[in-house]
Amino acid sequence: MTATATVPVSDLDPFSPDFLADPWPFVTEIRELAPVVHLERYDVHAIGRYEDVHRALTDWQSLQSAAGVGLSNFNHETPWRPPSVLLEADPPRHDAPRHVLQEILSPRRLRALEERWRADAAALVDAVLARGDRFDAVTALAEAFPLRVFPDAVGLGPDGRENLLPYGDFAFNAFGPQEGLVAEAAPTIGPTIAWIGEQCRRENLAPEGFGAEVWEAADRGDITPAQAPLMVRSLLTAGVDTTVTGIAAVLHAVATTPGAWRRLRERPDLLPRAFEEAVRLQSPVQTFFRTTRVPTTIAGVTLEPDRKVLMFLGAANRDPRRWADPDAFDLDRDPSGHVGFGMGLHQCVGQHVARLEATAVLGALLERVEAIEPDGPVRHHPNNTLRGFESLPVRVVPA
Ligand code: HEM
Ligand code: OVM
Repeated sequence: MTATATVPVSDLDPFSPDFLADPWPFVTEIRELAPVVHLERYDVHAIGRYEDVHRALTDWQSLQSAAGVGLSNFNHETPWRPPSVLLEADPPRHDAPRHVLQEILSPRRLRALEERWRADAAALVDAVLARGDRFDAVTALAEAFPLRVFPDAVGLGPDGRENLLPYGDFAFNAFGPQEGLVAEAAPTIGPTIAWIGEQCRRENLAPEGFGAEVWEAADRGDITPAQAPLMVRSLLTAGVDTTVTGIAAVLHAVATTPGAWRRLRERPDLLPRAFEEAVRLQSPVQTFFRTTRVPTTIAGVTLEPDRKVLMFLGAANRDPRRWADPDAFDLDRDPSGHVGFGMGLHQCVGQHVARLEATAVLGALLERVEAIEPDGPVRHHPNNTLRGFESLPVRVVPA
């Protein structure tokens, strides 16, 4: 390595139980130590300042994704599954799958789902409130709503849907080290992986839905028939646990921030911003890696090719250099420009799906509930990449 600026070394392990239980003190420490910090445990370089993370996300020419966006370097190690044709691909191979999925998941095409999803959200919230004024917002809403609408939108059959959350949990763990959470799940995950693979086949998908539309793109020749099942797999990997985490994040924010719910009741037009601000604040996806393809200079530090760079999205989204009062959930700020959905070429292609789900379920709750407050301790779900929620007990006052 040719380090031109000083690179402090840290023994912090971003995938240790302590770190994952409460990442904020640790990511703050790394971000404030220096722009580039060497994490000796994994021999990778970490960045956490907004400017550097933003630049890394957009510099796909220097920082590749095709060597994997987790700790594992696909140039030297065999991936646990065939690489994603989106997430783990660089131009030009990334281009066609990206264009196809971007169109299928575009705001314009999603309008066809909006009315049904809002009705589903209303029915779900009515059913939850009928059971009482105290419930766990994670299981009752953050998990229940995406599971109610997303698998149908993809076109999955009715059986085996209980595999979706465990698969996503495993896939997001797999961006971290192979010991710990991955090793714990490895002995039992086989059938879940096999089930996901089966659902990606054309004959197992409904004739209408995101899955069928991916296959129709193969018919047109926009993607190859070999890419189609992998793109459906992308939807099933990235499309469920992420929105569960994002919806839990915004529910947590509105339940714990004094005055937030009242403000939203007065100004329901602020709902989309509330979700965006929660994604900034909590960063459901905390980290992704890149790999240097060429000598790459980050904040004056030149890294040689084939080096892993860990980007702390959560640290960048709370960088005081970029955000005033960064730890506050503030409905009066403009959270746009946050990197919670990434930035540049790989910026989340499912972000409009996530926004539609979140605003549907939150909007239904907003119409029916006068107040919402925490009703017990929050528990997080440990995952190497996701800032998951296990439990969020709340009490509500029906409107
Ligand atoms: C990419 C976060 C929901 C599908 C990404 C990236 C982030 C992210 C940070 C960038 C990866 C990179 O730069 O390497 C999130 C968050 C979500 C969410 C926070 C919810 C709150 C979804 C949903 C879907 C989805 C609902 C599918 C319907 C994807 C795919 C990619 C991606 C396929 C890869 C895009 C590419 O490489 O071009 N997501 N995501 N995501 N996301 Fe999401
Ligand atoms: C994919 C994918 C995309 C984004 C996140 C992700 C497991 C997977 O294309 O398979 O996390």
